[in-house]
Order: sequence, then structure tokens, then C-alpha cells
Amino acid sequence: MAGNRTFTMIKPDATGAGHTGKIIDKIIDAGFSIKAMKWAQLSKAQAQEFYVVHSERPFYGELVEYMTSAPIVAAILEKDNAVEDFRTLIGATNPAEAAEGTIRKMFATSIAANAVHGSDSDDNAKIEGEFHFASTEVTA
Ligand code: IDP
Ligand code: MG
Repeated sequence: MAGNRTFTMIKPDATGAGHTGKIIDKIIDAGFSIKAMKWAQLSKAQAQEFYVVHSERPFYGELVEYMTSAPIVAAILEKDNAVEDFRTLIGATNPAEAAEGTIRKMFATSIAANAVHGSDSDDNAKIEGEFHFASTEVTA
């Protein structure tokens, strides 16, 4: 059975452009409840570790530089079928291919600066949530 939590980050392009509140509104309107949330600046080491699965990809250096260029908002979200439903809400990685009404279609500027992160599996949602939050920072 699909799990009911996912992890997201509002990325530097979106926080810098003042889209944080609008994106949080869309997340809540879509039926997700917030279990943890914080505004934070990622260090280079944190960004490298978070995206280590992409370390062999040609865009890894650009991705790490981008993710440390301004603050992010990290959050743990709860809803039935959270991982899949959140991926549907954010849309395709490349905003040019994202469906109308998705967060990336509305707010992303490029395939790199694509406004939001969403976990791709229940296992990664747990790993990513624990990467950013101590258990005492997560509500029941
Ligand atoms: P996802 O965020 O939709 O799961 P992934 O393939 O996991 O997409 O890639 C992680 C992140 O790396 C993307 O959200 C985006 O910021 C960046 N990225 C992915 N592909 C490219 C690319 O071709 N050029 C530059 N950045 C990319
Ligand atoms: Mg991914």
C-alpha cells in the first residue's frame, strides 16, 4: 500500500521570486497537510549529499550550485497516496513538458530551476524527510 507522507523543497528560484506563499497555498488546496516545515540555506555539502544519486550526471555541479544559491523551504507533507499525488501536483521535471495547472508549469523557469522538489518513492520520502528534520521537528 502506498504511504501517506512525502518530502518537498521549494527551490531557490521560487523562494527568490516571492512564490513561496502561492506554492504553499496550492499544496494545501490540493489536500496535503504540513507535518514539518522550515526556511533554510543549504550548504554545498548538504546539497551534494541530498542529490548524490545524480553525482555522475553532467548537470550535478550546476544543480548543487543552484540549490545553494538562495534559501529553500523544506517540508514533510501528508495525504493519502502522497508521493504519487504530489508528483502529479508538481508536474514534469522540465516545465516545458509540465501539464497546465501544475506547480512547475506555473512557477518554474527551466529544467534546472524548476521551483519544487518532490520525492520519487516512499523510501526516498522517508530518507529525505529525515535528512532535513529531527524527529522532534515533525508533528504527529
Ligand atoms: P525530479 O526533480 O523531477 O525528480 P530528477 O531527474 O530527479 O527530477 O532531477 C533532480 C533535479 O535535477 C531536477 O529537479 C532539476 O532541478 C535538476 N535537473 C534534472 N535534469 C536536469 C538537466 O537536464 N539539466 C539541469 N538540471 C537538471
Ligand atoms: Mg527526482
